[in-house]
Amino acid sequence: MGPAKLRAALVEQVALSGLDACGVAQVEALPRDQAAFDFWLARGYHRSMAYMEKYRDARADPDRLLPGCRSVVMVVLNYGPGTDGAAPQAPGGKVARYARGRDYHKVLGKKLKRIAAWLQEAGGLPARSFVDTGPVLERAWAERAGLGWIGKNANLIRRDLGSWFLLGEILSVAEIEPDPAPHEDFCGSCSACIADCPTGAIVAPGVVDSGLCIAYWNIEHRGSIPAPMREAMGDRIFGCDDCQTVCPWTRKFGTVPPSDPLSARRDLAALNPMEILAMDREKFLARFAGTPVMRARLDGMRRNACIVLGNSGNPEAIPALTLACSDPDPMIRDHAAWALARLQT
Ligand code: B12
Repeated sequence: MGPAKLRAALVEQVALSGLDACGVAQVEALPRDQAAFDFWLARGYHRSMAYMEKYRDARADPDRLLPGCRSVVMVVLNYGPGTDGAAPQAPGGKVARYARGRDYHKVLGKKLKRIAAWLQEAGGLPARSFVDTGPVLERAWAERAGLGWIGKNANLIRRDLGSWFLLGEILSVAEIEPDPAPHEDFCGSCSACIADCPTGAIVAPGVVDSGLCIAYWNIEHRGSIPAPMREAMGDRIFGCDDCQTVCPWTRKFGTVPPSDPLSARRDLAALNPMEILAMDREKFLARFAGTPVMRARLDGMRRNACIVLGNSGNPEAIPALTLACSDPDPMIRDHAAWALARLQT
C-alpha cells in the first residue's frame, strides 16, 4: 500500500476503534522541543521523577525506539465531560477529570496495540505503540502531527475539544502520508492558565515546574508533601485541572462526549477523604483497581486524604485524624498531625 492509501486506511481503523482523532508526523528532528526538554531537565523541573532522565535522546528521536522509524502516528482519546459536564461537583476530594474513568493506559494501550498490529500487516513493516510511559515527547509529536497546539499551560489544545483528551502513539517504519504542518498556535494573548495556577507552576509559557505543580505532588511524589503545597492542594485529592478549566478553549469546547466508554465509570469524580484514610490494601484495590488512582498508591492517597481533611474546615474529621496520628506509617502520622493542627486553629 502506498503512503496515501495507507493513511486513508489507518484513519478508518482509528475511527473504528472509538478514538477521536489521529494525525501523522514524518520523523524529523525536533530541535525546539529537544532543547525545551533538556532545559526542563537541567533546571530540575522533573523533581523526583528520575524516569524522565532515562532515554532522553529517544524522546525526540523515535529511531532509537524503532530502528528505521519513518512515521509517528499520534492519536487522541477524548475524556471530556459530555452531557454530565454541568453536574455540580459532589463535595469531597476532587479527582482530576482524566482519572475518573478506567485507566487510559489500558484503554488506549489495547486499542493502539490492535491498530499497530493491523498497520504492521498492512504496511508490511514493523510498528510499535506507546501510551504515556514511553520515552516519547507526546505533545511535541502531536503538535507536529497537526493534532493541536502546545498551549501556555503546556497541554495540547484543540479547537474542537479544548485539552480534555489523552495522547498515545504508534511508531512505524512504513511511510504514511504525513499531515502537512504543525498546528498553528491559538493561545493568542490569553494567559489565564499562568495567572490562575494556584501555585504558580507555569513558570514560562509552556513550561511547568513539577515542584510547583499540585498534580506532581499528589500523584507522582512518594513521601511527605511540603507544607505550602498542602495548603494549596485545597480539596484536590488526586491531580489538578485548574490550568485546563480556566482555558477558554477547554471551557468552550470541552463538552464533547467521548466516543469511548473510558468515561463510563463516573463514580470517581469526588472521593470521601475519610473513607480513603480508613482504607486498607484490600479496600483500596476493590475501589481503585483498573483506574489511574492506583498510581498514587494507598499510602499516597491516605496522605492526600489527610491534607484534604485538614483543608476542609470540617470538625467531623477530627476523630479520624486523631486515630491516624498513631498510624504505623510515620508519613501518615505527620500529615494527620498537620491536618489536626490546621483544623483546630
Ligand atoms: C511528566 C509528565 C507530567 C508531569 C510534568 C508535566 C509537564 N508539563 O512536563 C506532571 C506530573 C506535573 C504532569 C501533570 C499533568 N499531566 Co502529564 N505527563 C507527563 C509525561 C509523562 C511527560 C511530559 C514531559 O515530557 N515533560 C517535559 C516537558 C519539557 O515536556 P512537555 O510538557 O511535553 O513540554 C513541551 C512543550 O511545553 C514545549 N515547550 C517547552 N517550552 C516551550 C516554550 C514555548 C514558547 C513553546 C511554544 C513550547 C515549549 O516543549 C516541550 C517538549 O515538546 C507526559 C506523557 C509523555 N510521554 O509525553 C504526560 C502528559 C503530558 N500529561 C498529561 C496530562 C493529562 C496531565 C495533567 C492534565 C493531569 C492532571 N489533570 O493532573 C497534568 C497537567 C499539568 C501541565 N500543565 O503540564 C497528558 C497531556 C494531554 C494533553 N492534552 O496535552 C500527557 C501527554 C499524557 C498522555 N499520554 O495523554 N504530567
